[in-house]
This record gives sequence, structure tokens and C-alpha cells, in this order.
Amino acid sequence: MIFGKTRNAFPLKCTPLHLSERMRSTIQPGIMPPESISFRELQKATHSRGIEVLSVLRDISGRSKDQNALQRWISHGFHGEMSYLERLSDAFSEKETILAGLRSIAVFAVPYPAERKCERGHGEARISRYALGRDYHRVLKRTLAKVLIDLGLPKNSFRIVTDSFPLLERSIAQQAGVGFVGKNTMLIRPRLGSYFFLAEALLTFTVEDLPIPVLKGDCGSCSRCLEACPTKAFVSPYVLNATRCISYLTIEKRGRFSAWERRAIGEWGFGCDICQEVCPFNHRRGTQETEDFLAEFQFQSRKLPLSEILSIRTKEQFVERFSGTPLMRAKREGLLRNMCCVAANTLDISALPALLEAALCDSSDNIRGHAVWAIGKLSDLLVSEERANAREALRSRLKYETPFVRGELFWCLPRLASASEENY
Ligand code: B12
Ligand code: SF4
Ligand code: SF4
Repeated sequence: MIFGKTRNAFPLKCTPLHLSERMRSTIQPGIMPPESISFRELQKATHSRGIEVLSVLRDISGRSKDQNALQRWISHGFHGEMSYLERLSDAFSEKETILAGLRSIAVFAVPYPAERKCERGHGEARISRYALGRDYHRVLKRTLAKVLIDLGLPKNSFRIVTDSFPLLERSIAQQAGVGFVGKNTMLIRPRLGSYFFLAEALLTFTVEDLPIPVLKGDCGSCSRCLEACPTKAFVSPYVLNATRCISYLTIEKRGRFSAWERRAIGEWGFGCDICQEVCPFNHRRGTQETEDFLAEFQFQSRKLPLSEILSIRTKEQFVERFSGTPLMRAKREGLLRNMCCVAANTLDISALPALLEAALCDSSDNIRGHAVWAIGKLSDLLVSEERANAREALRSRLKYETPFVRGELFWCLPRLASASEENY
């Protein structure tokens, strides 16, 4: 075997006392990974770190089940600008390139807080629940890798993946018997609901003595999520057109928003939870035993105050504020663009000074343009002095601006003018 021909390749943290007789007999320090481990052993180890292993997929022969659905989905363009999804390899048929010797996939779930009331405060944008803590990718990967290494497993006998990896995670979880895919496309586990992250450990060995999957379920005649989606993003049950989804627009979409997209995001600054909030499976959620792990995520009441975020002028300030959190994904340009739209959609005139500053001073014409548009949207609510000041300041920018911002100024200035003239 190619594994560890030297002593150093054997994990330093290996504590053979933690291993069952079976594992001790199969792991030879520095030489080979085990042939198999027991589910209970894996469960005990992950549970002690606050993570639940739910099941293990052992039949990974042939082509993965939902690969065709993914291809159809992409051919309709429902993935928008997420071109990395076009490169989703089929983990099953490309096993060897993903992990040499891949034999089974363990599926883990990490629930995050699901309080039903997660309201937007005055002067704020809404943020989805999953983004209230630290970036789950890093915490999860690190924790799971540590658990497996502590079990004495050689580093090259597993690969931890979550979200970033090209794998249809919900499909794999469903096939492993973890739960079912709901009409809102979320993986739902009865008694747990859908507010959880998924992570997988690809393994070069098998896991024995699996529990019998008892988690059959389905949506029945319910269709609440399809009706509640404010942007009508579901093409049909189980099929989401991501380009209409607020989560995609606020997190993944780069650059400018169309007029429809600006209105569509409503009061959401980052992500969207509506199709989960209405789901009855999230109203019956039982208690969790994952506090230790959640503590590491540092879940807290992260707020998105519009004016404060609109005042972030540099990448450095953005990194200082959001480093280590999921919000980094939207980047400064995306997040400030979202804030402009939320200020306009929620008619929040307290954001006017910050919007004006962004419209006049920001280095990105994407942000300046959206800020100008938001000011135009708020114009009817401004007192005459505010309109006149905004108009003068914005007019002075006309000759310096890019075509995009000039277009927004041509739309906004008459609104500020007519409104202010009416008041005189
Ligand atoms: C791209 C992506 C998105 C995109 C597209 C989402 C989508 N529904 O396709 C956007 C940016 C919109 C998004 C949003 C969100 N995401 Co996301 N996302 C992903 C990612 C990276 C890939 C998903 C994918 O491949 N989509 C393509 C479609 C075709 O695949 P699918 O949705 O899994 O489809 C399943 C079923 O719908 C079914 N299917 C497909 N077509 C058809 C047709 C019929 C007729 C039938 C019956 C079934 C069926 O087959 C698939 C497998 O079971 C995964 C991580 C991963 N690598 O899997 C995370 C992931 C799915 N996202 C996650 C989360 C948390 C979210 C958000 C809740 C975040 C938020 N609060 O804003 C929202 C939820 C929105 C929603 N209703 O899906 C979690 C979901 C956990 C869970 N319990 O299900 C994942 C698994 C990340 C993780 N590791 O935890 N996401
Ligand atoms: S996350 Fe929001 S916008 Fe996206 S499908 Fe669900 S309800 Fe619709
Ligand atoms: S809201 Fe109803 S239809 Fe939608 S996922 Fe939940 S149970 Fe299924």
C-alpha cells in the first residue's frame, strides 16, 4: 500500500485505547487504513464533539441517482452564474479522482438554531439563520477531521466535504436514509426539520452494523413552501429556479441587479429562510444535543444594520468586520448592493445619509448606482431640504460618472427635483 511508509505518516494523536478490538486488529500503525469500523464507534466519537453521524452510504456503484436531474436543471439555466455546478463531477463514477479507494460515505448533520422569531429590527436587513454563526465550512471540516484522526484513521483514508465540494449532498443523504427531500428541495429529517448543515466523510473503508433507516417521510399534500416563496422561484415541486431565489441573489449573484431583482430581495440582506419558516417539519423540531459544537460556531444575534454596513468603504474594513463568517461569500460589493435595495424596499429614510455617502464616494460604480437608485425610491418620503441637498450633491457627479451610474442619476434626479419643487 502507498499509505505511510514512514512512522511520521501515522497520526500523532492515534490513541489505540479508543479503538475496538476489530479496529486495533485492522489498523497497522503507519501502514494501512482499516477494512471497516463500526457505526457505533463512529457515532460515539462524533457525538462527543457534538456532531451527529446519521447514516452511511455503502452502495456507491454505478452513477449517482440524481445526476440526471442535476444535468436537466443546469440545461434549463436554473443555476444562473454558479458555473462551478456545471463542473459537478459524479462522485460515484469518478471515485478514484475524488479519493483513491473510496468505498463508503458517512453523512453528518449539524443543526443550527431555528428560533421561529428571527425578525428584522428597525434600520436593519434580514439575515438567514445559518449565517448567524461563524463560517460552518471550516469549523465542520476541522472538527470532523480531528474526530477521525483521533480514531486512529490515517489522513489519506478519508476526505471531509461540505458544500464547497462537487457532490450532490442532499441526494447522497437521501439515499443513505437520512431523511427525504421536500418540495422546497431541502433535506428534511423528521423531528429535526431542515435547519441543519450537511457534511460527508468520504471513506476508503466500510462502516459495519448500520442502524436500520427509520426515516421515511414525505410532504404529503402540503405545498406551503411553494405558495410562500415571494419570488415564485419554484418551477414545480422539488425544482428551484435559483436565478429567482433570494438566497442566490443576495449571496451568489455578482454585479448589478436588474429592476426586478432589486425589488425581489425585499428585506433580505443575506440568504432567505421563508420556504423553511413555513414548513411544518421545522415547527415540530425536537431538542438538540449539539450545544458544544454550536458554541464553537459562536451563533449570536448577528445584525445587518443598513447605515453601518453602507459605510464600509474598503475591502479591509469589510474583512475586519466579517472575516470568518458566511457573509464573506457575498463580498463587500454584493453586501452593500443588497443593503441599498433593502433600504429602498423597506422605505428606510434613516439610511439616507449613508446612501448619499455611498452614492458620492464609493469606489465601486455598482454600489454607487444602486445607492442612487435607492435614494430615488426614497425621494417621496424626504423633506424638501433633504431632497434639495441630495439633488445638488448628486447632480455634481453627472459629468464624472460611468454610463451605468449616469443612467441611474437620470432616473433619480427628476424624482428629487419634482418632489422638491412640489414643496416650494
Ligand atoms: C447550489 C446550492 C444552492 C443554490 C441552489 C439551491 C437548489 N435548491 O438547488 C442556492 C444559492 C439558491 C442555495 C440556497 C440555499 N441553500 Co444551498 N446549496 C447549494 C449546493 C452547493 C448545491 C445544490 C445543488 O446541487 N443544486 C442542484 C439541484 C438539482 O440539486 P438539489 O437541490 O440537491 O436537488 C435535489 C432534489 O431537488 C432532487 N431533484 C432535483 N430535481 C428533481 C425533480 C423531481 C421531479 C424530483 C422528484 C426531485 C428532484 O434531486 C436532488 C437530490 O436529492 C448545496 C451543497 C451541495 N454540494 O450539495 C448547498 C445546500 C443544498 N444548501 C444548503 C442551504 C442551507 C441553503 C439555504 C437554506 C441557505 C439560505 N438560508 O439562504 C438556501 C435554501 C434554498 C432552497 N430552497 O434550496 C444546505 C442544505 C441543507 C439541507 N438541510 O437540505 C446544503 C446541502 C449545503 C450544506 N452542506 O449544508 N443553495
Ligand atoms: S429561499 Fe426564499 S426565495 Fe429561495 S426558494 Fe426559498 S422562499 Fe423562495
Ligand atoms: S412546507 Fe410542506 S411542501 Fe414544503 S417542504 Fe415543508 S412539508 Fe414539504
